Amino acid sequence: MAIINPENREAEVKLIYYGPGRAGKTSNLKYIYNKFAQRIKGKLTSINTNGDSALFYDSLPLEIGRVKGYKIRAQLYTIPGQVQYKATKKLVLKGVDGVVFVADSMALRQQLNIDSLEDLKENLAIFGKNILQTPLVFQYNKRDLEEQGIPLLSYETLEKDLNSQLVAPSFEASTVTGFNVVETVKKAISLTVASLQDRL
Ligand SMILES: Nc1nc2c(ncn2[C@@H]2O[C@H](COP(=O)(O)OP(=O)(O)O)[C@@H](O)[C@H]2O)c(=O)[nH]1
Ligand SMILES: [Mg+2]
Repeated sequence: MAIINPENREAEVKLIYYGPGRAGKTSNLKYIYNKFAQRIKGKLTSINTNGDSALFYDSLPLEIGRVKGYKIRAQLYTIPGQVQYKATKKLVLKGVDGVVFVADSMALRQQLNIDSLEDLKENLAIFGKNILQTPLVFQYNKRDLEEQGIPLLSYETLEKDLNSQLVAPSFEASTVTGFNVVETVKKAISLTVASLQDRL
């Protein structure tokens, strides 16, 4: 749930980068961190959930600007991909205002993307949220691998697998080249802030 403070005229929204492990969630945050250093009033923080470096989740605070006189800040989080870290996922998902679903474009990861989206739906339901009512953007990451001849899922296949019913905005992207990384977060923020507007 967004934190709204009418006295200071400040609001904070919580955005989560969800998706299978290794899809590129942390890489998105790192790219944004480097690109928007001047707008970031904190650090890219990695929380180690299990003493194992593969199990970090990360958070990044981002100043967005003003909406209806309110200073808006977005807190970006990633979620650990490994299914066994359910408790961490739930902790991070609590109070979520918007989601970026990062899918891995590699053909080998097709089923993992589908499973992770199901997992997202189930975890949102735990907090009484319906994915259809949650601001959501899809990112089909790692498009740069095409050049190396690595088999990728086509945009159409990814849309059919993940987005045929949700019909959310979607971006092909690469955190290596930066293609559509900023566009993804901007879209997610604008959808999330729009859903918050009535409450300001
Ligand atoms: N080629 C390529 N590799 C990527 C891209 N995004 C992430 N990776 C790599 O994929 C691996 C997992 O990325 P990471 O951001 O840690 O994934 P996370 O588990 O979703 O947080 C790392 O080796 C990244 O360098 C991308 O757009 N293209
Ligand atoms: Mg990560």
